Amino acid sequence: MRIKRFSGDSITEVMNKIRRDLGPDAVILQTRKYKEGGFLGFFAKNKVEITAAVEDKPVKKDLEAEQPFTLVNKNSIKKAYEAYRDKEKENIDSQIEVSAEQVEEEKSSKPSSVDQDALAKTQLELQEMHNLLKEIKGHIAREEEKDSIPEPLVKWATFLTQRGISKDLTERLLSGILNDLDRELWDNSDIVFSRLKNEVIKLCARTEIIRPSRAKTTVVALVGPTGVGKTTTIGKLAAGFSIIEKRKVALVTADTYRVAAVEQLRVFGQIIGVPVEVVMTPDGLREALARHRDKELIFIDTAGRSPHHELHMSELEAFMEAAKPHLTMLVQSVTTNTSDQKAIFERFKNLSTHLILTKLDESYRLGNILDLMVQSDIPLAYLTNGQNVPDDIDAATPEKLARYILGEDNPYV
Ligand SMILES: Nc1nc2c(ncn2[C@@H]2O[C@H](COP(=O)(O)OP(=O)(O)OP(=O)(O)O)[C@@H](O)[C@H]2O)c(=O)[nH]1
Ligand SMILES: [Mg+2]
Repeated sequence: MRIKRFSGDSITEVMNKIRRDLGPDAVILQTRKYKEGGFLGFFAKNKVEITAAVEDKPVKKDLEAEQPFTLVNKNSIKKAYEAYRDKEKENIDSQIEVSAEQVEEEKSSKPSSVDQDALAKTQLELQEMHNLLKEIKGHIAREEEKDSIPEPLVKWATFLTQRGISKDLTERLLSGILNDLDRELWDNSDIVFSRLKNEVIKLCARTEIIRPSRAKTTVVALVGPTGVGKTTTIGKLAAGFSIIEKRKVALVTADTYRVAAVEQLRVFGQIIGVPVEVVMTPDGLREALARHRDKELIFIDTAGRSPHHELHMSELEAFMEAAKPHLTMLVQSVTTNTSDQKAIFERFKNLSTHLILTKLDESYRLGNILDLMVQSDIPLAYLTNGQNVPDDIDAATPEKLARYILGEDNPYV
């Protein structure tokens, strides 16, 4: 009996190899699935390994053998059982002393206990094999889907995932290349990179900064979870508009939960020379805004709010209801993971007209910006990239976002 191991990407492929090599009478002895290559569990290829056996001498062909190769060839399985049983028997005989009575018993027509055991074991193995095959077949659809990323694009899938872009968006970007770029250009990394960049730019198209009117007051509130950089960003914006653009600016803080928070804004105000109001209630906020009707821009700082704390969220909503800001900017940090960012966005989106992303300097994998841009239907206004007031802030543009998301340089030149 010849026993050989075959492996490949799918059951069909391996079966064809077995048929070519061992012929239609081959019997499957064992199957195994395993993964090869890939990155972080993505794009690893599912492989199938099958151990098959065939009789050395060609057996007389029966009807089944003439038919296309089938998993269950009864004749061959019977032979394999017999070979298997004989082997088992040999092993057992060499290990235990068999009494004369038992030998007699074996010779009788009644099936021996060794036969029974071997058969039971083989049946169990067959059952396991059957289960495994079912499982593998279940994976085939997904396997084929993965296989559909052609070889020249696999490295790009790895690159996009490494940048922190989710699997869904990675597939979306690559299917853009698959559909729009001629096959012979897939190996040209300049072209693929610039196509990816264009796709990312398109997905990040929604950007818009604050453009205050000269004629009337623009009220801008910053809201968001705790510690993301709301107060620091207000300092940067207030300094930019008052010192560089020479606009009349006032600051109002509704964050009276922490003494330090009020002090933080007061210090900013003193440094850049703009008035700072501290308000305790929604009415107080309304009055403060009225007092600064002469300003072109009023920034409202709010206390950081956990999206899961309903009472705090409704307090914030009461302040926003009183202020009716023209623009409400939801501040999110890129160091927050994608699923938390999504939950935060969902909770704050009814209040928000724009997004601000902070702490870009603290993350090396900025691909999650793309997920946020695709999820959000409001424009992104600013990006902040450091603690320095007023320097570390930048207006968001689709091109800048693409550079942050994909990196400055083509990784494959
Ligand atoms: N690295 C980095 N740190 C930043 C950035 N923006 C703010 N920070 C820092 O983040 C910390 C929190 O900033 P705050 O402005 O107090 O944040 P906040 O959202 O007002 O916080 P709460 O009012 O407590 O909700 C401070 O140490 C800031 O210096 C940024 O762009 N990059
Ligand atoms: Mg603050």
